Amino acid sequence: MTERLALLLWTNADNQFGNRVIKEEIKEALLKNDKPLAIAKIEEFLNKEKNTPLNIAITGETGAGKSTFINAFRGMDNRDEGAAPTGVTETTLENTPYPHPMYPNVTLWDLPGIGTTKFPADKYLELVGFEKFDFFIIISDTRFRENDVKLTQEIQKMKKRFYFVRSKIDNDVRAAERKKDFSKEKTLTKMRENCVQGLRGSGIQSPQVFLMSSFELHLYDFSQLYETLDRELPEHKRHALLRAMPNISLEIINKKKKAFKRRLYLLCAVSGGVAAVPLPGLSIVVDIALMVGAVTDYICGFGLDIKSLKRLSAISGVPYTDLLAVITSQLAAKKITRDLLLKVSAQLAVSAVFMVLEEVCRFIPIIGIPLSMGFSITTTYRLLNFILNQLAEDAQKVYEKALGLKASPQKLKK
Ligand SMILES: Nc1nc2c(ncn2[C@@H]2O[C@H](COP(=O)(O)OP(=O)(O)O)[C@@H](O)[C@H]2O)c(=O)[nH]1
Ligand SMILES: [Mg+2]
Repeated sequence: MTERLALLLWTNADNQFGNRVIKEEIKEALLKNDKPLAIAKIEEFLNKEKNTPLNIAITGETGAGKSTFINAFRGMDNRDEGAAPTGVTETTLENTPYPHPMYPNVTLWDLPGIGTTKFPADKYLELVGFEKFDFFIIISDTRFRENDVKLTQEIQKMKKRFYFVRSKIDNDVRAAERKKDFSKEKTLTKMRENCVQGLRGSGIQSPQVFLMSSFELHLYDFSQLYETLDRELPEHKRHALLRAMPNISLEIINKKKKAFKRRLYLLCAVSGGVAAVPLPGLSIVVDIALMVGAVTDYICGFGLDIKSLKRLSAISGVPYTDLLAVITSQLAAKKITRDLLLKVSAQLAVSAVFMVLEEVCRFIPIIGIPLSMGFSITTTYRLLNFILNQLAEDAQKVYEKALGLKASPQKLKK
């Protein structure tokens, strides 16, 4: 049985999970039959994923749109409590951290542009404590200027990554629309090329430029920026980024769902090992504390908690009740407690067992869970898998509703 569990972990917690050291330790503990140690290691591993810090520096001249971007990334309206103040002139070198409201390990730092300070570029980086940043985003609402270039050169010397964001594209598109022969694609391509050429001319080799509107993150190049970061960041940082990403596309929702699903295998392994709590009305056992944690994670990740939905309503202008109306899961927009989950699980259990039977059957032969491993693992898996699928579908519907899109024919992958 122990070897099977190790196999389960090894097969599913493949390289996508990062951190080989802990994974090796888990495997070793299992092979030595040291279950408590294995569980402790799995928990350490899952927590590490959750707690990996990601520090993003946002810099650019006053008025470029830094604070507005920071708010948009965190799913906030400029007027929200805890939002970065916008439309203010910076006078001092102040380095303000804005943690993500749900994932405080992800912090966006509002740095003033170097043109607003008296410091030369190299001193500036020292003063802002550049070491702690995973990457820099340099924002400009016009072409990039000498100061941006100087700063970039310094960032390059420090061997840190940087990306250029050309902000307020909604304004540019609106202005271009008035011209004859307007083509959105051509306008955007030309703007991107102009920025790249300008930066190349200033000596920046292969600059990566992304066009963006903080009022409409789902349009233009924000998804491309995410994809680029997803390629270039170290593995554990990528997980941190994905968790905190606003749900601005079906791809993001799908990626989050996949990541949750992979974690589910590990959670189930923990569930198989820790003391289980009986689920009333069912002859099976499920670790409820573990499920509460997992479901809360799904709800936050998909932005289906009350706060996120209210924020989304404020940003999109779609009434909160209209967003709630498209949700089918009884767990969304609620505080996930043990009692609520027990109640919903008891109702779901029967349908979940049948509805995901096909998937479970597919899952069992591949991983080779012997029935002797008990029902706890498979039941937890079925229920969480069912809840996860339902919440992912709700996230898709909420996303479409908020953007005024027709229901997408593109189905989320099961
Ligand atoms: N149209 C439009 N205006 C923006 C956008 N981002 C910022 N702004 C506006 O630009 C002004 C300056 O933005 P702010 O975020 O305070 O810039 P910061 O000084 O760089 O932090 C504010 O009036 C914002 O509303 C955008 O994407 N589109
Ligand atoms: Mg600002």
